[in-house]
Amino acid sequence: MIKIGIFGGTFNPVHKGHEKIALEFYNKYELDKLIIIPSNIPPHKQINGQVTAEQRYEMCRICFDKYNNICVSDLEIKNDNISYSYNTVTEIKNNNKDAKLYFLIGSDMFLSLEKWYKYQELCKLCTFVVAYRDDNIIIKSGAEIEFLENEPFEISSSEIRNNIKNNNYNLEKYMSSEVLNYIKENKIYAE
Ligand code: DND
Repeated sequence: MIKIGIFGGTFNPVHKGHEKIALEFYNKYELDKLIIIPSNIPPHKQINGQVTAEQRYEMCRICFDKYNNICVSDLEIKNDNISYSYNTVTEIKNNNKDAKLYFLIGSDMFLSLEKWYKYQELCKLCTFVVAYRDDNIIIKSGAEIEFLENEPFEISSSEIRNNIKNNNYNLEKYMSSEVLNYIKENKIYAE
């Protein structure tokens, strides 16, 4: 059975924490394909910073297009409705009826999983794979959950945005230099 990984996020901006877990996910689960899906309108938060959905999508492409079998999808970006994961996963399942679907989330997202739109139905469509962001792990029931058992890499998009706002672009440790250049050239987050 073909195995497809899904990794959704606002990716505002995409950073090495995202990149590392995406690659570990792809390798550990021996995925046939990994789909990175930037959201258009996230169900659970505001988009902070001067950035368009197309720019967040483009940054994901710059980060991930170099990897084989990892693609960035515009499924959510091209849809004007709220980007509910249930709708996205349903569409992927309909197009790949025989595939086993895995959905990668960070441990912070895992804590609010039960509040997601149509959570029960979503759990029937995919297995959640949880990546550690730090050491605080709570085990819950109701969904098929597996742990990536990755080494935590503590960085967040909001820290990156704050640094850029304060004119600190010395962030190569946290994000790819290509994405950083794109941010500089397009004056994203500078305000
Ligand atoms: P975020 O915008 O929080 O992700 O969204 C994550 C996904 O959850 C998206 O696909 C949303 O559509 C979906 N969601 C959330 C809430 C409700 C619903 C759906 C619903 O349908 O009702 P970020 O861009 O902030 O980060 C992307 C992912 O990477 C997240 O899962 C985050 O936890 C994880 N992450 C890290 N994991 C390990 N180490 C780090 C990380 N930084 C971010 N350093």
